[in-house]
Amino acid sequence: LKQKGLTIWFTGLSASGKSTVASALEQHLLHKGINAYRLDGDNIRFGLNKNLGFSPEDRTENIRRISEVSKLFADSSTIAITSFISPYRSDRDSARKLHQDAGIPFVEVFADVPVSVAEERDPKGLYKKARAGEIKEFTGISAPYEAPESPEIHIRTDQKSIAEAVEQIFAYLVANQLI
Ligand code: GGZ
Repeated sequence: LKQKGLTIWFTGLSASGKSTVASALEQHLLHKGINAYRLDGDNIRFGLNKNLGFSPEDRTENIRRISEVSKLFADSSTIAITSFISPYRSDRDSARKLHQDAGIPFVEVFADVPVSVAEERDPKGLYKKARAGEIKEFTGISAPYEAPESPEIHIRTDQKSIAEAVEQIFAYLVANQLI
C-alpha cells in the first residue's frame, strides 16, 4: 500500500512548543515506518528563505514559499511537517488552499499557549529582548498573532505532555484515514 502524502501545519507563538511537538511527531512516524520530513527555521530560514526577515511582507513570503515546498514534499508521498509561527490567518488559509487545489490533505495544528506562558519560558531570551525594544515586531509582543478559528487539531501545549500531544495528532491521522 502506497504511503499517502499530506502536510501537517503547526502554528503558534515562539516558545509555544510547536517545534518540540513537531519533532517528536516526526520521530514517532519514522519509528512506525512512515516517511516524514520536518521543515523548520533551521532548514528554511537559513537556506531557501535567508533573504527574508520579519516584516509582515517577509513573513507572508516566508509562509508562501514554505507552503509550496511542503506541498511538493507531500506530493512525493511524504508527511511534510512544518513548524513556523505563521501568524497571519490569510497566509495559513492560502497554504491550505494551495494543498486543497492539489488534492493534498492539510492538517492545521494550533500549538496554543498564552503569551504569558511563552514569555515565562523564553528559552532564547527573545521575549526579554522584545520587551526591551531590542527586537522589533516580535510576535505576541509588538507584532500580531492571529489564532486559528477552526484548526483540525488544537493543543494546549502547557497542559499536555509532549507524548500526549503526539498521541492526539496520531489518533487524528488514524481516525481520518490519513495514514
Ligand atoms: C517572531 C522571531 C522574530 C520576530 C526572530 N518575531 O523561538 P524561535 O525564535 O526559534 O522562533 C522564532 C522564529 C520565527 O520564525 P518563523 O519563520 O516561524 O516566523 S514567521 O512564521 O512569522 O515568518 C524566533 C525567531 O524566529 N524570531 N525575530 N520579530 N520570531
